[in-house]
Amino acid sequence: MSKKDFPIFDKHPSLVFLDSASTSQKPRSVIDAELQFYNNDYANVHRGIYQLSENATAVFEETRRKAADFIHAEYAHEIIFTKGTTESINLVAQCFGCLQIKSGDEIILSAMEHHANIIPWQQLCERVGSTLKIISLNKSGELDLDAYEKLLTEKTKLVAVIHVSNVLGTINPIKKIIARAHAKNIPVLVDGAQAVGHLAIDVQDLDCDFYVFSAHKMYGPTGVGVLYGKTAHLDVMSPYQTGGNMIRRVTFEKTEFNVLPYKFEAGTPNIAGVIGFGAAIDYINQIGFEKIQSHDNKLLSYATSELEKISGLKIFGTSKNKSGVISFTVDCAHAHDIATILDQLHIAVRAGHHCAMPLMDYLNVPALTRVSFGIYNELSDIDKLILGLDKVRKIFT
Ligand code: ALA
Repeated sequence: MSKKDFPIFDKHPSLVFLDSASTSQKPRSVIDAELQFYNNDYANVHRGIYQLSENATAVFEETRRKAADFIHAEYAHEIIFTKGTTESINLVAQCFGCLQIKSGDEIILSAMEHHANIIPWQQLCERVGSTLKIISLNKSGELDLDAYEKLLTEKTKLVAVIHVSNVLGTINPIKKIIARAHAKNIPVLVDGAQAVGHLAIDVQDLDCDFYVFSAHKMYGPTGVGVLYGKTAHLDVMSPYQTGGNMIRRVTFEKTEFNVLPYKFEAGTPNIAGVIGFGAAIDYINQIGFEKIQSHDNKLLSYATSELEKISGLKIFGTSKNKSGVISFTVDCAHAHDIATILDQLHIAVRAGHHCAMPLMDYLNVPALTRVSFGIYNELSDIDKLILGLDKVRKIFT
């Protein structure tokens, strides 16, 4: 677990990368796995009966098993490869939502959701005549579980909630949230985009109905993600897209769909991306979540205490149960100005609404500056950030 594993830092030795919540950098092993596949082993999957294609299919399906083990899914067929979290949620909204949610029904989201876990449900509501209900937050940026309990009624047909907030860093008590919904027979989708690279996930222990995430936030390639769904749900859902691979038999009169997981994987998939994703899982497994979490916590607590010393700086999201994400305002400067000055010092942070405009409204801020950590960050990165923020204050006061 070191910067040396990540070629980007050879090319940019002075880079202080504090934007891993947006997308993480890639270790050499992930880049090499994709390169190796294209250079030496490339062929399509599930189609050829020649050796190259059979080998590609074997590696592709091994990765599905690896992904299932990574989140402790019982069956590999419960892992659907998608383009990422956004597509996974759209798939559920379209194929499960349209089946289960009718006019007058309610879907519960939280005030801290990413746009990807708002708009698909909003669109569904517009189509079928259902309504969104929003769990409020307390002052620390945690979900108000009493308010949540009150929202759960006989009208509720789904709860869709983020595991770790990409803005506040809050790690939500997902297991409790799921148990309370299940007590009323309400299924739960968990947006795990910010969780998977930081926390060990066990979908069977959580008992979630759907768990969605992207490879690119856990040191894997862009364009690959996972929809985990319980077999009972996936079985009754209609296909998301239609075309090759998702069929068993086609005539001009009728099509018989393929079994899980292929029913949801129309067309040639992102084979190299999936193979890179497998290498990312191997990379994380080699390090282990104990080390990853202790590294996250060390960075989080050091950065929090150093940032709190800066006058005029306010942190949004102060839960005791937090992941490596810190969003803040500085009274003298707009978030975009802060990010621009930091960029001149080779410090990459994110500034803006963080794909969570309703949360910005809720917090009553136009924008936030956000720093977020990966396994390549060091305490010295925080020192550089603090020096950069000193410079911001000098320029704007
Ligand atoms: N959801 C990503 C972020 O928070 C893009 O930056």
